[in-house]
Amino acid sequence: MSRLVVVSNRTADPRKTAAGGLAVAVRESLQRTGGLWFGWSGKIRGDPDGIDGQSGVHIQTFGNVSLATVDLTQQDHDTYYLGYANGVLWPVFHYRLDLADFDTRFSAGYRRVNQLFAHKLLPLLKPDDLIWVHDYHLIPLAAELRAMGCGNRIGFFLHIPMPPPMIMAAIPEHEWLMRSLFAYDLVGFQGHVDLGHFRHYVESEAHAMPIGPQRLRAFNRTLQVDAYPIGIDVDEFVGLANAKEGRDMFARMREEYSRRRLLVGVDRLDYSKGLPQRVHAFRELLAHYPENRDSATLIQIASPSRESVGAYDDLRRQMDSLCGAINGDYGELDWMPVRYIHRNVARKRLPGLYRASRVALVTPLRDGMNLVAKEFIAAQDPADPGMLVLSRFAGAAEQLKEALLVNPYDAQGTAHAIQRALTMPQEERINRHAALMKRIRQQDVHWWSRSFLDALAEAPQDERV
Ligand code: ADQ
Repeated sequence: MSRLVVVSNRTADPRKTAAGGLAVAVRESLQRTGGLWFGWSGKIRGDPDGIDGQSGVHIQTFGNVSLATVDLTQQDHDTYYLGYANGVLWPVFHYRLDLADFDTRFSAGYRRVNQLFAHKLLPLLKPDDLIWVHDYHLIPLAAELRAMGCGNRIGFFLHIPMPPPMIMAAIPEHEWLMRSLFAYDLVGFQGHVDLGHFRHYVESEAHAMPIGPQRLRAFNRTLQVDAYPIGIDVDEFVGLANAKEGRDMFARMREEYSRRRLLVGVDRLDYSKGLPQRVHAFRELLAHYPENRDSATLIQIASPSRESVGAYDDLRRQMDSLCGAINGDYGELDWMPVRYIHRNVARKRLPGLYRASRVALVTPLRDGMNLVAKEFIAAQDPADPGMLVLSRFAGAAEQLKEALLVNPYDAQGTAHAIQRALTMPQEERINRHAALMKRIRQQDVHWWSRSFLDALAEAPQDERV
């Protein structure tokens, strides 16, 4: 069995379930193969290390899993992480060209850090390691490793959306980025929409030839591509909902909001998540369906995120003002329509909150997948489940057809769907929830990592020179 090497911008202690996200997704495969997880330590160091050799690589061991991390200089952090990854790729891949800052220093820093990662990772590799690279921070990593002679199987998974070709083409280095993907053996996307955009890009910009349903030839290389929608650990989440803390939280919320209809939103404070549009839609609900006044309460948790990127600061101010206005305009002495919490909430408290809510609002303007949608479904009581109002622009909408799908830009349409969710008969809720639960169980996080890694292990490899 090949050892698994996971590479991502950040790593996490693979034993901790509290971390959620990628740690849960790759833990099992790392433990099964005695794997290695490589990434940035999260620390900034004063002096640059030499790019070659093992200086500056911190190795920690947790059972049979090793974590190897490197520090970044302030300049590398500002250009690679803040500048290119989060100031160019994140906005453009979420269709927000207006927020992108195409500064050439950023792309240079991005290349430099990908080269640094390749130089520091290469000496740690064994010949038959299976390498799995995650997300937009590290698109050119395989190309850098190949340039140094690495012949291992390398797969890449894009957690965020793939934009249509005309949007992608706005990035000055778009051709280099897309060519870099052809250094991998397998590239996975969240959904078929993303896969379609990638195919259109390489067909229109690089005259790619399809070779079979999942293989493309371009830039003199052959690449396997497919959609692998990421899931959650359903049993872990159901377990959290039934654990003491989950039950206590549920009981407290039910008591506190016994006379109210509770709605919930849980997100990172990010412009892709459609938070201002959600507050507008909720305002429309109060305006057009007055029976919700003095009753419907939206708890919106928006955890702080990337606060040193300018666009995030603007969003924070916008949310403060919109939530203040709706509470000022509609609030009563004993009822506030919106409880807006700009803080992290512990993962083990979320299931109880989800279960006590009649409706979840998961309404991003664009999202790779959105795991909150799946976590909300997993936390429900199957005999009396809450309803999910889901943006058609979340990757999860490709799978979760029994949710109420909305266009988050359409405040009135969204308000109408929220009203429908709040008033949906119990039998319809039960039927929809059962279908959704079946789907998230079939394609859970274990299915996701197994399918990707099986396909990577079997992907035909190009001859490497
Ligand atoms: P994110 O944009 O971070 O991830 P998402 O999938 O919604 O988005 O959340 C990831 C995890 O963070 C979930 O487990 C969720 O519970 C947790 N989380 C989010 N907000 C939280 C909050 N305020 N408090 C506590 N926990 C919170 C990126 C892509 C997504 C894709 C994932 C996984 O942007 O589209 O689904 O990667 O591939």
